[in-house]
Amino acid sequence: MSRTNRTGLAAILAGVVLGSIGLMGAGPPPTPVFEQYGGIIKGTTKDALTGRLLSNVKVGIATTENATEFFAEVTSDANGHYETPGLMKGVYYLNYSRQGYIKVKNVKAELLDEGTEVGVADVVMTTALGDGQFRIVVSWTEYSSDAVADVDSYLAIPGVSTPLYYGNKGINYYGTFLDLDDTSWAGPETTTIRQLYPGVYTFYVNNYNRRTDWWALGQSEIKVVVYRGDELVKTYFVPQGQGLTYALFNIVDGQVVDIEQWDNDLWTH
Ligand SMILES: [Ca+2]
Repeated sequence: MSRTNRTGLAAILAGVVLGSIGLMGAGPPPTPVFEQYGGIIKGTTKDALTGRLLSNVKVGIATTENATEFFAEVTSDANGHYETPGLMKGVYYLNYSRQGYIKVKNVKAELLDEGTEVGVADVVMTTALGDGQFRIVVSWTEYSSDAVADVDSYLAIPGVSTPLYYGNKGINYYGTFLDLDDTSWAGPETTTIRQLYPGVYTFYVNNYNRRTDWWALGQSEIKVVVYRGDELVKTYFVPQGQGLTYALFNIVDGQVVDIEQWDNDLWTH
């Protein structure tokens, strides 16, 4: 995830207000929090359904995956921003929670250099869904000269010739909704399946606005998170590669099945 390694974003994100910091556990290191270390991880938290910045998200920071205790915890402020205390270089796993929302665990962020490096970990969260309902959240890079500004989501529905896409957003389309269609960087772009029918659904993303550049989609740092009911089922990343359309997964009888292939034969508009 090169995004987390990007430096020089401090200016863009200036004005971040540090949330409450709780340092857990007394005694000497191994805590990697030291004021003299200038490295931090910061980011924004957003709501998948409204796209708005989300305050009061607790962000627990650990040095291992699946941690149940965190060496530090901060809270996103009224502008949805959070920022960790100073950290030594290393790999960190961030865990996001908020009342009524599905937990997002193990978001990896890496600080490669000791010093003033700023890692960025932006996260989109969703409220819990009903049993058997799905929500698919696409997010991607902020402005980048070699990436796609308008990534589009497509959901092929069993027995329906035209997929769910921006042309039928905001309506109940065979039990599915394109809740949010983002056209200018970052996302979120959000799809919800409220009524799941038998058969095979296919979810894919497309390069809408930069079609002459077949590498751009794979350079857009696209992340696709799948939620079912009250849990996060799977997180996908679109890899570097050549193509205008990338297929992520099928949903078959309520199960998410990986595809993860470039496929320019899928229907797009
Ligand atoms: Ca879009």
